[in-house]
This record gives sequence, structure tokens and C-alpha cells, in this order.
Amino acid sequence: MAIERTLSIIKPDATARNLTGKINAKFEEAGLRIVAQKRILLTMEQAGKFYEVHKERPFYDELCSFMASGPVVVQVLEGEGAIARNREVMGATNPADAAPGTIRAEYAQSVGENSVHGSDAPETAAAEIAYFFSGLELVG
Ligand code: FUP
Repeated sequence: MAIERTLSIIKPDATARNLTGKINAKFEEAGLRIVAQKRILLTMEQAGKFYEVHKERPFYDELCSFMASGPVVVQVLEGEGAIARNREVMGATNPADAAPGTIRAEYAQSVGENSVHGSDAPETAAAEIAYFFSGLELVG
């Protein structure tokens, strides 16, 4: 399995509850390295562009409002098969379905306020990393 990079976001419900360190520990325990990280406040427009793929979905407006409601921590995780590995560590979108020990099982509040985002494929990972980070910010 190749070394990959994936885009992770610690969402506003988690930053509000001071869970950044606990979530980062889950990544590191799973062998993922946090090779870039910053805490930012998204505008509605920036959140909307990030989630453009969901534009026609009924939850789109609520999702964008939530993502702009407080600080998020955007980060690049690196490791063997990092895209799939991160999604294992995150757990299912709905915390009710998330496996025990996953971030969403332990910390998510609902399907909307579910604490973390992770890229779902190599193409989306590359696009999402480039959305938030410049090459100069990725030192490995
Ligand atoms: P995931 O890849 O697990 O983050 O899930 P999706 O790409 O399917 O959904 C992206 C985000 O949309 C979720 F994190 C939360 C939100 N969402 C809802 O609010 N309601 C839904 O029914 C599905 C997703």
C-alpha cells in the first residue's frame, strides 16, 4: 500500500468541545501523521464551495451553516493508505452506525454534527488538500 495524503477537517462541534487533541491522538495512534494543520473560520461561501458536490441535497444549507458556525481545524494526514485508513478511524457518517472506538462513535453528536470530515478518494483528496493548503505549507 502506497503512502498517501488525505484532507481532514475537525468540525465546529468538536472544536467547541475542545476535542482537537483527543481527535489528533486517534489519528496518530492509527499511524497517520499530521503533516499540515491550521485552525480557521470558514465563510458560508467557502463552506459552500467545499461541499459543492452536495449542492442539490436537502441538508446542504444546514451543512454549510454548521461548517461556518465556528472554527474548524483543517489538516493533511499522511500514511500508508491514508485515505481509507482515515475513514476507518472516523467511522460511519451517522454516529449511530459508527463502529466502537471510532472518532464518530465516541464524539459525534448527530449525522450533521459528526466531528470530522475525511476525503473519500485520491482525486478528492488532492483537490481538497489544494483547496486549503499551498505547496509551501506541505513539508512532510
Ligand atoms: P462523509 O463522507 O462520511 O463525511 O459523508 P457524506 O460525504 O455522505 O456527507 C458529508 C456531510 O454531509 C456529512 F459529514 C454530514 C452531512 N450530512 C447530513 O447532514 N445529512 C445526511 O443525511 C448526510 C450527510
